[in-house]
Amino acid sequence: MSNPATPPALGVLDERPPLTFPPGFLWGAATAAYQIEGAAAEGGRTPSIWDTFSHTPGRVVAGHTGDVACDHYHRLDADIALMAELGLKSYRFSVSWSRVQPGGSGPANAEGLDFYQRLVDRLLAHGIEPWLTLYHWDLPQPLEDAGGWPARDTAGRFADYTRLVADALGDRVRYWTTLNEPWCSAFLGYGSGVHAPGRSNGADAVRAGHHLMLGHGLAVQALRAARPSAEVGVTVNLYPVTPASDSPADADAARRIDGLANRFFLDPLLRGSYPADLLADLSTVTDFGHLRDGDLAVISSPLDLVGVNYYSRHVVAAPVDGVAPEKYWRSPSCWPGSEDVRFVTRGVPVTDMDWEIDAPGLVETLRRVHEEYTDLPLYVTENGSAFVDAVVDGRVDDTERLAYFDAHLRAAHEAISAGVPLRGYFAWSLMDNFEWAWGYTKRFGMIYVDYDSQARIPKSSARWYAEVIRRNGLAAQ
Ligand code: IFM
Repeated sequence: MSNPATPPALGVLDERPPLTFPPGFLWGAATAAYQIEGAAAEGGRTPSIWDTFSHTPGRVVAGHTGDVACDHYHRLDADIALMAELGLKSYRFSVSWSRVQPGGSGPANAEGLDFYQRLVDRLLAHGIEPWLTLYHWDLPQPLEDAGGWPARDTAGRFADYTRLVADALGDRVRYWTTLNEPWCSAFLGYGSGVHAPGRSNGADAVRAGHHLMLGHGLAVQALRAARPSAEVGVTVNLYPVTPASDSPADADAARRIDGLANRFFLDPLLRGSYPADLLADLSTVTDFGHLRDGDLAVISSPLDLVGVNYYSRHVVAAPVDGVAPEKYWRSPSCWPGSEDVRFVTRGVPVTDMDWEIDAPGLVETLRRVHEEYTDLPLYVTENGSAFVDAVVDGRVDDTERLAYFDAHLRAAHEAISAGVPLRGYFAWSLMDNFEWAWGYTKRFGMIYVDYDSQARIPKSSARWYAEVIRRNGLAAQ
């Protein structure tokens, strides 16, 4: 790495014991197409909902867009060289649907596929396992114009697109995830509207969630048909939901939010049914007329793995005078039917996103998925934190991010000790990037990106993570 190889300042990490992870543990880092690629109008790519949304005044902080982002499209070789220097065992990226199938229908765009073929080939040449996510929020705009995810047809389109990608890359890519965080696509995109396409209608959000999962199931079937040896899964973003007190009213608030945040996806995907209490909660929002016979069997098509993205915990309380604080994705309208539940802040340390830091919540989350839902291998497909970074003498000493990773890796190890078949961990993110409605104002990367020059500076956390990977664990401090 280009940063001087002095050891990172460990501060709060003093006197922690060493921990070793199981042999073959898949150490990785993750990104997503719209957040890093740029080249928005090159190589035959057409607009996605995020191009439209970010170019709409008032939608993204400071009018930032992904037009250039980290210019990764043009800096592929240098970025992969940085991954190799980190010693990554795997790199999780997403494919831009409108780059490989402009407009979201019709034949593949050879130039778009070529970009991902080069990416995969170069990763493999460096001994880095490619981990491909098919959908990380960037629906081709024409499909949104035709109804978006609330329209059933979009699920079938997603399966068609999956076939194109599987045919082109299936011989070289072993790990596939269909969707990244369908909760965000459905409830931020169509519920609160703080994400693209920026619509705000509870019934549409619920329909979108269902059709995303239907698209997932159809994509799993398409992948199986095209590439029987592929390891296929889905990534969900999960939160422990804790009542603010032991009152029955707060417990009920927690049940409702857990239903919308977690069980809305976990139950159909892994049990083939919607939870009865969730259907009852949502009866004021939708009649579920979009749910057809056979859908749940498709949605629960057998998987090989489950990806869990973990960032924080929700602490909730029963309504008081119908007042709910407005906070980013906690905006009331992203909880259809439960808009009056209050999200409570506990006064514990937070990241620059104002998300409470709660490493034990990762243990709880992984144990819950394993103990209540599945024996499948689990992967933490994202975990990380935004903090304000400063470049001083050409270095970025991000001790808070480093401490966040350390605490969460210790939690991941605790989950393994408790019997969770956790097989890998992907830091979010490899590099600073376009943080959706926050534009470039929030930095999650282990590698600092100077957006004026596109220079990359590995932060202290990157050098520390490289050492974690080298040791397959955490050193004694
Ligand atoms: O940047 C996002 C990513 O695209 C999806 N998971 C959460 C990250 C941080 O907000």
